[in-house]
Amino acid sequence: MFATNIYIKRRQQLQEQIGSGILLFFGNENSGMSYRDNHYHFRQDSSFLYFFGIDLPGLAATIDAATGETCIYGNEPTIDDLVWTGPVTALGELAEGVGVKIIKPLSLLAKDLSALKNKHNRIHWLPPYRPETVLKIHELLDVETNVVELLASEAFIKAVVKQRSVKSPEELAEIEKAVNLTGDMLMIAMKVGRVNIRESEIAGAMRGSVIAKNTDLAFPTILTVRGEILHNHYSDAVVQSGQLILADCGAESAMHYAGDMTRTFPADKKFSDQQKEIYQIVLNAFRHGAGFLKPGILFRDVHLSVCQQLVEGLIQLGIMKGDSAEAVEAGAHTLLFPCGLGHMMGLDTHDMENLGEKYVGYTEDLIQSKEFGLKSLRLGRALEPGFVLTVEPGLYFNPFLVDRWEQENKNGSFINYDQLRHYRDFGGIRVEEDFIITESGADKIGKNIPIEIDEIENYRE
Ligand SMILES: [Mn+2]
Repeated sequence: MFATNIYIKRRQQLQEQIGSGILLFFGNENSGMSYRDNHYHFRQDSSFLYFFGIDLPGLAATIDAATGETCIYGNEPTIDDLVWTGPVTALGELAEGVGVKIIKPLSLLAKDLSALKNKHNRIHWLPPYRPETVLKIHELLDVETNVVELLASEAFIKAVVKQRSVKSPEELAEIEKAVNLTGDMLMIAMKVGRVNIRESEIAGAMRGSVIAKNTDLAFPTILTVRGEILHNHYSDAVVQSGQLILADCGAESAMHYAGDMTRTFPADKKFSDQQKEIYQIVLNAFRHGAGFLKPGILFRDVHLSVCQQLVEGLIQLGIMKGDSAEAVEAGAHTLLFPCGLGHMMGLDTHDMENLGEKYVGYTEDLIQSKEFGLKSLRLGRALEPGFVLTVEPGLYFNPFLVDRWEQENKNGSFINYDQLRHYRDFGGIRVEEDFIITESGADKIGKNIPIEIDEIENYRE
């Protein structure tokens, strides 16, 4: 946990932002995998971690936004529990560590909430993403399950997003740990990945390295020879000569901050000429985007500028044609880059995504587009110092999409389908790093790992 006063200050700031009503928080529960006691790896809710720091299941908390009175609800372990778990830190002691003096058994939450409601307090909650949290809100506050998400408090969401969007130095230190663990995973992928190995063996070695450091993945690893399929997870596929291996992975720090990085490298020791050409276009676009990052710039504009950079590279190869700005305006690039350039990152890999992209990545003046391509851009808004985000351009030759567009001659004035056919089964390439926005620009987070073509080839020798 961070120092006690950090949690106290975070809650004070939140209370001041909202000013009235009751802020209701739910931690996560253990979730049974095949029976109740055989549960999935426990992951605490990120907003609960941010404001209350306690990494245990079965907790709830309230803050009276008018008075600041704060209470954690949870049950101390019984002697029976301790038979199974051994000695554990008492909840009271953990609560003291985050500056909360009032601890009550969970059974009192319902009574306290109904008393607070009778005093005409507005009860604010965040949009839940787990069904058990929906049920709790339904039971405690008598809200129909189908409107629990709809009735989440916009004021609460906006206040939490405002605070969690700007990372403090101690948070950045945690993120840096996660990013360095993530870099290690990619170094392992680039060492282990070779012809005739199974995708699952590479992914297993990567995950093993994180588990050995007593932490785990921030999200399921994407390790695939079919990198053109955006979220293709590892499988039993055996890596073949001539293929590319795409590894997109993230480790969590011990305090649950995420890293998220991608490398793409050849199954063989060296890139083929064709692979080099495409890789260099993606890498140039990555450098172009990273160089653009600074406070005040719209990330949507960085995204569009990177799209134009990708198109210029593709024009040089004869895959695209015409004016690059017009091609991007027409959306012609979305055939090969159908997704967004990056997203916010923090306690969540897609930070605060459960609170709503329209609050995290956009503003009232900048609404998320519904067009193919831009609709997948999770972050569009102006950048501010302290924002942590990913930059992850790619080129994805998805045969299904290529064939569909070619049949329709879609964007035929910008796409040279005769030339594109030579790349139909090329696969996909993505390069991804994590950045923090500073007062004057941006810094890449974490140590350097091979990224240039020769660096990757030399490392794999
Ligand atoms: Mn990412």
